[in-house]
Amino acid sequence: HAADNPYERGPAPTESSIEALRGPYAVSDISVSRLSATGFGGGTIYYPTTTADGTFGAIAISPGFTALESSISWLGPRLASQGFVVFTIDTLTTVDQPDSRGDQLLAALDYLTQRSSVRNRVDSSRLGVMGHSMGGGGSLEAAKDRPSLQAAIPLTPWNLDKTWPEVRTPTLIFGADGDTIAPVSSHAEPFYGNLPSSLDRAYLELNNATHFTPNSSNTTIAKYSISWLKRFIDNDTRYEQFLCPLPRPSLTIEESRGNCPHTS
Ligand code: 9J3
Ligand code: ZN
Repeated sequence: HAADNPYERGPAPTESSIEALRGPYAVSDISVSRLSATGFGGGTIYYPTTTADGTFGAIAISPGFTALESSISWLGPRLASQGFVVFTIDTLTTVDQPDSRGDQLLAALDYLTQRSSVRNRVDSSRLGVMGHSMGGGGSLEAAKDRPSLQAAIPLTPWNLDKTWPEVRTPTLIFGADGDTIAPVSSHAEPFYGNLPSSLDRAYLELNNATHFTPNSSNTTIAKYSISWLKRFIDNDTRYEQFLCPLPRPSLTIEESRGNCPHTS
């Protein structure tokens, strides 16, 4: 309860509340123009409209190779309405590689906490990153570069670097069983396996899914992302029930791996 955890936001979760298209918070948004952005390509900030609940944790989300912010924009209101400030970004160019996308995610977080008009609504000590494909590879790069990040969620990630011993950020990786662009056997699975074994980490492989499944509204991605962000950005152990024990294989989950119970 909030008296025990100053970062807890919103009512006690249920299976249906984390699966819902919107959470309990009404959401507003601000457009950040490419010209006003430094080190990334602009984007949209989605934030809980209320100022009655204190500050919120925040995340930046990068699209993949050749893709625009619109390819990941569904996550903005979906996650913000659960009680996060969410910055969905465009990259400087659509062909930027994962290491650049990682730097751009960090530049976007810096913009959010230092320059944006909602900076006073953000708790700058509780930040995370997500991304699709090369943006997911970029979220691993961002965590490697900034160990103070509290959560990373690569979505069908792509990267030539397969080894992540430097990462100290709790990381949930989504793979897709039918991904032929970033096959899980050479991307998501080795990324997961080459994170430190002592890290809070998880791997969920989406069933009947493709490389582009994270580009449209997806309840499996949403419910476990919300749970991971709440658990590690807000330290909200009310969400541990959805993460541990690991979700069992189902119509939407092909396979799951992870350490349970969590250590941080
Ligand atoms: O961001 C992505 O979709 C990465 C997959 C890709 O097209 O890599 C080929 C260079
Ligand atoms: Zn490496």
